[in-house]
Amino acid sequence: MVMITNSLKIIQSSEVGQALRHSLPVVALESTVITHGLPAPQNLKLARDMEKQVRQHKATPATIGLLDGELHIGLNDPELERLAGEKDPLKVSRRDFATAVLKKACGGATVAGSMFAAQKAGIKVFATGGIGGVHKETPFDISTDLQALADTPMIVVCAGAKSILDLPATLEYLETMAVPVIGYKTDRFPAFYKQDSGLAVSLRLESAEEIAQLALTHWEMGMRSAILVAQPVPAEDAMAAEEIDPLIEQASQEAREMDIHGQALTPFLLGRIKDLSAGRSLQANLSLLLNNARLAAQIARVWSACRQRKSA
Ligand code: PSU
Ligand code: MN
Repeated sequence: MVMITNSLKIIQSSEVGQALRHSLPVVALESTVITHGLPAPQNLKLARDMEKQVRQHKATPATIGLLDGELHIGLNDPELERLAGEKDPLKVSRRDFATAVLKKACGGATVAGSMFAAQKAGIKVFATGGIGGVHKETPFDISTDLQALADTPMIVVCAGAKSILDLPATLEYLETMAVPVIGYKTDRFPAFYKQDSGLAVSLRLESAEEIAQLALTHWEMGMRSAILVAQPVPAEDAMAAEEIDPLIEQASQEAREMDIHGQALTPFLLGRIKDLSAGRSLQANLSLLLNNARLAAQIARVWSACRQRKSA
């Protein structure tokens, strides 16, 4: 008989544990952006800066990642540094947790992986850069992020989805899966580097209060899907369609020629677009990540105030 002894070990930082016990605001942060999304040394700096943004807006950051096959909810600074410097980290989405346990691997948690962990910890607000989605011309490359949004009751703050993806198909999928797509102060779904994809969101809201209220209403009636909040990259760092679209096209063409697919595709495209844009896309990427951390902290504060009122 085979004994199963390798269950997933979850290590919650004492800071995050304490905040959750007291229903204080907590924002979950992903770490694939650190391990696969950004080059060094910007990756570690960004990880620290996102945590700083969350703290400045009076919430506790919980960066989620894997070290030696253990799931950390809230990485401390030496742990962040270690993850950012890992030579060959895993990209951990839902299917990869057992692999990480078995291999005692270090890895960055994707949006889907981080939502899985945050849900286990009871964290309701999560910030990322851009969600994964349906890839262009490869109809079966659909990010697990979309499935996670379909079945995880959580508020997810993003800058839309990267225009490396098939955005109309991505929005159709979210509609099918009952995920409200909220434009924060906008009617249009943003496209990561660009402020506007040309596609409509399902609802425009103007404040963190309205967003928390909508989430509460959605979940109180028994819905289990996420609330996707999309806010555009700040205007000063946004890229114009004429600037970014040809680079996306070129990077996608190269990926096809080099037969890059599966988990490697998104990191390849992001890296190529950074090089082709001489770093302009990196600046947009960093800016939108910090902006999303800020909004998520504001929403987490409203959420925690609601929780405390409810239990009072
Ligand atoms: N946003 C970024 N950089 C990234 C990602 C998002 O600014 O690297 C990552 C997220 O972790 C997301 C993942 O979950 O890309 C999607 O990968 P895939 O398409 O293979 O599911
Ligand atoms: Mn994929």
